[in-house]
Amino acid sequence: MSTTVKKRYELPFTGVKEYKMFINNEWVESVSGKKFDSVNPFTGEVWAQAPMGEKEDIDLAVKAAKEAFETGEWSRMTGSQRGKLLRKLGELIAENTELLAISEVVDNGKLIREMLGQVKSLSGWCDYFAGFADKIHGETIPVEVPNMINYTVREPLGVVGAIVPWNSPLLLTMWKLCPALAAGNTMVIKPSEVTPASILELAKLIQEAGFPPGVVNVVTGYGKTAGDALAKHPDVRKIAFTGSSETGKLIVKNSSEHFARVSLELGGKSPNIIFEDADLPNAVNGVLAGIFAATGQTCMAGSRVLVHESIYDEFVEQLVERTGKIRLGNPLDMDTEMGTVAFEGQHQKVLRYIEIGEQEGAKLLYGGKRPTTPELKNGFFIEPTIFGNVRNDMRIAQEEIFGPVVCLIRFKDEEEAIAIANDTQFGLAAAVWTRDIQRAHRMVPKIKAGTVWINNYRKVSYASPFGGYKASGIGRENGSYVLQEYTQVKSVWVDTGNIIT
Ligand code: TXE
Repeated sequence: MSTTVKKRYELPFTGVKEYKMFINNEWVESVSGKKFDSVNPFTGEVWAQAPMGEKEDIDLAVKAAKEAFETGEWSRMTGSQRGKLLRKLGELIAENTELLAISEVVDNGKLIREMLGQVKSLSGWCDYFAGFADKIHGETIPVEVPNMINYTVREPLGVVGAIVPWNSPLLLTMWKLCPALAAGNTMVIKPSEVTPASILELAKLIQEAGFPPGVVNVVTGYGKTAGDALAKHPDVRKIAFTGSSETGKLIVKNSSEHFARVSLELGGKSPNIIFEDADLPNAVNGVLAGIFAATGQTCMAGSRVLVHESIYDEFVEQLVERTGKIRLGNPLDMDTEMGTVAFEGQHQKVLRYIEIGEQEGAKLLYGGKRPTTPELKNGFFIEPTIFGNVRNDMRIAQEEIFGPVVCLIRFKDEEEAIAIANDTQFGLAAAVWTRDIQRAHRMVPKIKAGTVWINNYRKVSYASPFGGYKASGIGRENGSYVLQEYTQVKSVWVDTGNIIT
């Protein structure tokens, strides 16, 4: 695979690609034989088909994962052997960066230039969690009970179900797969019906890396059938979910029937707070990256920008000027700066919210339309959109739009900034832009969010925990902390016999 940077990337084939899904290390059709289409959001055309997995297919995948966990080769592997396999997977991902990135771009319209970097970073997740695979251990506890030793061991949970969305399928799968496998679990992954391809490409590398049969299974299909069956399956011991808050609630309800653990990474309405002493050009960069990256379709999008009233006009001027320069185009071109939204339903949803914003009396300062130029008219594009004079009680400030739409809200002091920032059902992330280090650290404990960035936005790492407060989720991904989410603790009591006097 070439490593030279091209101007435009292309799929390495023509026509509609027929994918199979991956169960017990075999490539299979669905039991029903049905398939569904994946549409390229830039062309509006079908580019791939994947099997329509349903309950029967989930049953087969869970059975394979359970056997691998309980009796298969995986159940006898040591931590360091598991670590080796994860490192090998990381190497294969690095070697196949281009194909993985392109598959995701044609599935969801993200930018190739973002995806090449994102896919390259995934090996870091493999290496980081490979390092933990042989270091997951318990402790000896001084129980102060005569003649007793007490110690703990940390054991894997069993079969983990991963239900993944369409906005960053590969990244969000790896956030689950690496810690789950490092800890010794097996997996059934259910990609979004909008974006089945890149995870199936990843499954080819999982097979090539040499993971034994049943350790990782991928069942493609719809949420209401395949996803529902996975969450309800009695042999699944944990569901790791990223997606909407509504589906998250259903997953909690369904998995509670068999007391499976759940971690949920849900939506956000994250505040990006700009004080009067901020480095303004830097803050404008952070706002642009926070809301327009991935066309606003990130859970951590900085969709509410709180601006101190004394710099509001100057900030608006700079933001509008910079937004006007964003180049929309083919997501496979390296010089495109904003791609499409991922699919037609999401396109309609975002346009509907733009209408709602205008009806609510927010001031449309930039964008708001579907572009009509010949190159863009077939794609699910939306101009980068800025609303000024937004009140925090408007629907566009309270509901997750998940598109390139930013709401600008004025504030007068720290107290008001905190009140507005926290006046939301969500609590995923926030940023504070100020040169005053004392103020920045005064703000941090008052913001109810799982991540706070100071003078930057959207930074994540395999080493740092990520997750939400309030309706943004339960549990954390990444960092050493996440291993607790994929293990359970066993307490062992040893009678040392009577002490001889
Ligand atoms: O999400 P769903 P959708 C938000 C964003 C977006 C909205 C709707 O606001 O506009 O959600 O997107 C599977 N049982 N986010 O409808 O339904 C589904 O097949 C089990 C934010 O695509 O939550 C997919 O694999 N699974 C978010 C996954 O859930 C079910 C990312 C996510 O889809 C299911 C995505 C069911 N009953 C959307 N129904 C983020 N936090 O980044 C669906 N699924």
